[in-house]
Amino acid sequence: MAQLKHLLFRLIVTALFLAVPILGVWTFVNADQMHVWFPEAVSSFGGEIDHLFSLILWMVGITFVATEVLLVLIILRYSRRDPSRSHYTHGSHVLEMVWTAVPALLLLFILFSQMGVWSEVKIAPPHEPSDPYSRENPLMRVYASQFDWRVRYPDEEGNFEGENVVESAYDIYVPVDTKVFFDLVSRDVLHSFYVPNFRLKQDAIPGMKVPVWFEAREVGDFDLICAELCGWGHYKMAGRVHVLPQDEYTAWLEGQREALYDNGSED
Ligand SMILES: [Cu+2]
Repeated sequence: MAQLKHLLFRLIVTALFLAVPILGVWTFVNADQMHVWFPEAVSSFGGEIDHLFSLILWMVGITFVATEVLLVLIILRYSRRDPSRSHYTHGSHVLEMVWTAVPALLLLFILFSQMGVWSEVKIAPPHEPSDPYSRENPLMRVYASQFDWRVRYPDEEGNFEGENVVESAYDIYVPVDTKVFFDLVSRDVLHSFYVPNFRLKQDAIPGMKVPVWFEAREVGDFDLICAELCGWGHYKMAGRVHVLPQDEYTAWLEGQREALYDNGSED
């Protein structure tokens, strides 16, 4: 009777440990259907970021499942009643070298696989002479502050200060199929400009003007959120990026400028 109880206990404990990898894998397999996966990628580099993400996810996933299964087997095997004396070991140098070398090689593999995308997104964006905007001639400047997003579109001379500068709060308007360059500025503390659909996340750092770029390939309205806990009103930093067809964008900007010029005049 006592033996049966012990066996039952071993099986229950083993099953509980086995549930961890099964539920873990199940969550990832069904995440898309349960709408807890990434939203659709609509930026030019979104696909490459997703590719890196799934590469790392597979590496971590395989390691996770292998470790968990090993744990379950060891629990099952060594939880049985065994009257013999314990056997002590001082480890194995070969084993330690293997589990140091394998992760090191995997990390090197990740390092080299991500260099191209990192460079494209953060260091040297692709640029052609026909592109209307560049780092030197940005489309806009985004200001993060507790607790809002403000975006400035320069006047026709490219100035970001002065009375002909168009400013918008929370809502950012950009043209589709255009490399949108902008500077990201914080007016107080750390914030983070995050547009999940673009796979774009960049910290706004006090005292720095951080150059950022993206190219949206689809027209639509996309969530902009602050991804850095920046104070009590952090949750309020929810904006929208409106990606417009190019002519609609030009019309919108002109309309905003006209509204500025008309401001205060009665005729
Ligand atoms: Cu914030």
